[in-house]
Amino acid sequence: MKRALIVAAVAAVMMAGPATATDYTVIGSGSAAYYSVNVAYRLDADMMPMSSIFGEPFLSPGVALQSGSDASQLIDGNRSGWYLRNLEDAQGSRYATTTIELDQVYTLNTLTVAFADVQAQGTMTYQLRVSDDNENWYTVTPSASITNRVFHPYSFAAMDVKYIEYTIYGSIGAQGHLTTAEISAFVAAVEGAKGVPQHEDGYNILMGKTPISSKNFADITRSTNGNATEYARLVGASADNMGELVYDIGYDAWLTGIQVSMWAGWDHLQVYVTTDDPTGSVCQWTPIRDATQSLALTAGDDGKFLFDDPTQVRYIKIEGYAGALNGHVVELMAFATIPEPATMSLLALGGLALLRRKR
Ligand SMILES: [Ca+2]
Ligand SMILES: [Ca+2]
Repeated sequence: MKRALIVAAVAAVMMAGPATATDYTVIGSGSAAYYSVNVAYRLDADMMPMSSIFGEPFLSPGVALQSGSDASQLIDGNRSGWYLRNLEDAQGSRYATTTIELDQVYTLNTLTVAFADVQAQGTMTYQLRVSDDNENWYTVTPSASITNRVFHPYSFAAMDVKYIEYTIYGSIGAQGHLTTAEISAFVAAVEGAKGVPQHEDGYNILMGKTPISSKNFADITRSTNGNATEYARLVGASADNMGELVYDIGYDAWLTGIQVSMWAGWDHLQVYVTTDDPTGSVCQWTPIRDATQSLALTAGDDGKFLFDDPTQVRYIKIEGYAGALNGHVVELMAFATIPEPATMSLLALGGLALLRRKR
């Protein structure tokens, strides 16, 4: 009887669990407020993206895709992106369009677009539309001018969205080319919103965090600002005097992995994690791979590092150096695990987190 009551109570807690409550920071206020989590870049337990490109992108005749580029790079958390050539012609008739399919319906009120490279003789513009069923569309922005390396945020009345259509136009020129680095989507902080992000749901939990300490780095807040074109810069670091950034997640999180989005190459880079207070007398940092191997990432590399098992982490440290003008951290991301349903119910009982180790 007592056992049945406990089971019922646990079930009730799970049923009534926080449908909309979340610890994520709210950005903005009123109807424009949103949670600081990019839900277009959500990773499963193998760190594979859960959103995808819906169907084949359309390129009008004359428009060319840069070798090695792909529309999926619009939603990979990385500075590299969808790189299109010859977007312009005298008639302004050329365009390219693609559609992102989110992993589920979310109540969104904000989209952001980051451009990595723009070269146009004429004018280039783009359009964003959203839909929850791929049939009825709402135009978020009908025609917005593009400037180089600019981050475009768009807010709109909160609505349910599963599809985001992105179209680029060019006019009057000869060889306009454009790289769209990343399109991000944010859930409205309003009552009853669908898909309100939770810490254990496979999202980047570092967005918006400022490093708690740094050495030989400039523009440190850009390393976790959610903008795939802005970066923290190494300044004056060397093999004997490495650059360092330390972040505090704010609680002990179970992570699937870490992604370091790069711009410009590194001679050496290592990432460490710990649950110990780094300001305390005893702090044991664990490298996320063999410490004798450096992470010699080059520009645009994903630098995705998957833990063998979900790992409890509170603090993350980047350490490294690079040649002149190199070694930029575009975005450091830490992805929480997505627990299996059976494990979730065990977690609800509390104190059984260790059972999350390899099944
Ligand atoms: Ca990208
Ligand atoms: Ca950034």
